[in-house]
Amino acid sequence: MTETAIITICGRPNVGKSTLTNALVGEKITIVSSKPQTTRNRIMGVVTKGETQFVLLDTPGFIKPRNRLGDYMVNVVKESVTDVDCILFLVEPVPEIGPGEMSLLEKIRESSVPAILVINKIDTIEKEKLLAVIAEWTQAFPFDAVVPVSAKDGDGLDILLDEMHKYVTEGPHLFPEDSITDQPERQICAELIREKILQCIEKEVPHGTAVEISKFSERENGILDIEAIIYCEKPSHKGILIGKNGSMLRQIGAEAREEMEDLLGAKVFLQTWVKVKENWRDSEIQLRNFGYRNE
Ligand SMILES: Nc1nc2c(ncn2[C@@H]2O[C@H](COP(=O)(O)OP(=O)(O)O)[C@@H](O)[C@H]2O)c(=O)[nH]1
Ligand SMILES: [Mg+2]
Repeated sequence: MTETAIITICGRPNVGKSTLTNALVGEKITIVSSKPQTTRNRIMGVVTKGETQFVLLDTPGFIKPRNRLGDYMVNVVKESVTDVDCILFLVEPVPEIGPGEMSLLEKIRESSVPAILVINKIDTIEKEKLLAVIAEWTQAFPFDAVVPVSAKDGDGLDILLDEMHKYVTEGPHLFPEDSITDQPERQICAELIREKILQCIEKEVPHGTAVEISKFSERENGILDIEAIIYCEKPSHKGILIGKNGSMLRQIGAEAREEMEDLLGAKVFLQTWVKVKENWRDSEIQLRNFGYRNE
């Protein structure tokens, strides 16, 4: 008999939700950066081990929205903590609970979904410090289990999978055995470009960019032609994205192309353009256009 669990991974920005999702799936399906608000959508990761299938929901960090894109992201989180079998509540390995985390825990309390406290980044602290972290969090909320991990090093993931297994229910798998995500390939390609922008460019520019794949086609010899348009909010941002003599855009393109080739197992010919679309983060129409819509 097959069994399935749908599990939300939530927590404040930058705690490593996407890194953990990728580590559990075993492939890079969701982008990672050291900047907050990297993940904008709910992204499904699928882990199938024999009869058991876990469907993981990687979510945006819980934030105070400053524009309609932010409203959308907060909504994604709210919707993802109800109607699931279990929640992984990811935290930094420090004994401090922020206001965003408090209100997210309140939401979880209301939904009465079981929650596992996952203390990530244990590679960055001494073991003795862990007890204080556990004490602080378990006082604040009745977690069903506590699992310290390092998503980066893969530490503790087997224990985490064992804990997650307690929440499976009998029933058909939601995805075929060999699926790893609900994201179409061209969507992951757009996200990879956004990831490189987040990694290459400082400050505000990356948060105001959106990427659209305008062409995705295969030649007879197997080479993939991919064209992407990078939208940004100001002409000055366009200049930064393109860089001196196009050097920044070339670097972003080269790094993204390399990862696309890994992902797709084919040679990729990538062309990129930069366009300005002012205030798209506050335009309902533009948000829908870029796929940030509530179902
Ligand atoms: N040292 C360390 N860094 C980590 C770990 N997990 C994630 N990170 C880093 O934390 C930053 C944010 O990761 P990301 O997965 O994008 O966080 P998210 O915003 O919660 O999805 C990135 O720079 C990651 O490389 C970990 O276990 N140990
Ligand atoms: Mg993320």
